[in-house]
Amino acid sequence: MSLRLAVIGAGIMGSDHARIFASELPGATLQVICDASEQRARSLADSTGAAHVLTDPEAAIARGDVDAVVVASPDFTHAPLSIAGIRAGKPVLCEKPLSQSPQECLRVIDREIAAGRRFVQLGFMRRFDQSYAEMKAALNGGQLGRPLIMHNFHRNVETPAADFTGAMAITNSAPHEFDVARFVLDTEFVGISAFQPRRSDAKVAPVMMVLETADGQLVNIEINNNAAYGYDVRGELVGERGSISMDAPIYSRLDAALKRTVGYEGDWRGRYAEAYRRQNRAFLDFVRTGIFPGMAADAWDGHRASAIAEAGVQALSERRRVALEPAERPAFYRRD
Ligand code: ISE
Repeated sequence: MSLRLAVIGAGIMGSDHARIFASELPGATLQVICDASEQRARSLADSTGAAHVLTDPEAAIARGDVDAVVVASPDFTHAPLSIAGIRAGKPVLCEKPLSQSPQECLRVIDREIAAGRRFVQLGFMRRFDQSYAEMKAALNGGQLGRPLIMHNFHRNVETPAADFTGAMAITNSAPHEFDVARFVLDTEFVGISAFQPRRSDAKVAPVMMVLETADGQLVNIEINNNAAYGYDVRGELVGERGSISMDAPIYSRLDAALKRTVGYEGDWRGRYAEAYRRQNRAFLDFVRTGIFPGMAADAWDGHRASAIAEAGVQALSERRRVALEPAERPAFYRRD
């Protein structure tokens, strides 16, 4: 039977998820598109063949003809709507962040533990990207030796909003690296420092962070939301015996007029198209089987990303290293 989905939020990410479920993944039906703007919901429903249009997300979640929910509405709605999904007994694919408040993440966690099972799969899709999978495999396969440093560059063409700030680079963009570094290294962070260079213009300057892990490794992260040249995410994991670097897939090289050029994606949707497909396919399997996907991020991972981001904003504003409270994954969220 096809799984009937409600997609909440018809903006950039809601539209991309709706398109993926409607045209790229078998076994799912778009039952509802919900957005505060009925016109925007209708437009997405028409382009993806969704059955119904609503403007009330709680009503969408409660419908008897909805089996699972995709939350891609504004960030501040993610935790309350995830809780509504848990209350309704419906699995939720929640776009990152779960919440920018670690305390609000704990409220989602409390609800899941009270319900006795995980409902929330969090949209840290980098875990499903082939380059990080190969990085983790090289580490676990012993080719690198003991991991020492992970370098991360995360560059956008330009900031997504006019009021974007250095702090938002940490709370909006950097959580991808906070999560994927924890995933690859299988560790937690114990300290974070953050710095910014000075640009020649009024645009938001890059944020440079150095994080320390509980296992004595260093993770550096450059978030540059105004890189201008293209959407470019890179990484390198350096071990005592080897190193593995990742880069964007290059589909073609143009050799002409004494030049060789390759293209960049304009944003994350193209660069991580396959990772989103794999993540969303894993969600459908989760809905079908009730078995939480081993690679996916859960509400606890959402809490960690939020706590690290909060410490990073403090480190940037106070220009000092901020220690992170030790964090033990609760037994309820332990992976085998
Ligand atoms: C955006 O919100 C995302 O989640 C993208 O994956 C990330 O690359 C981008 O920097 C963020 O602004």
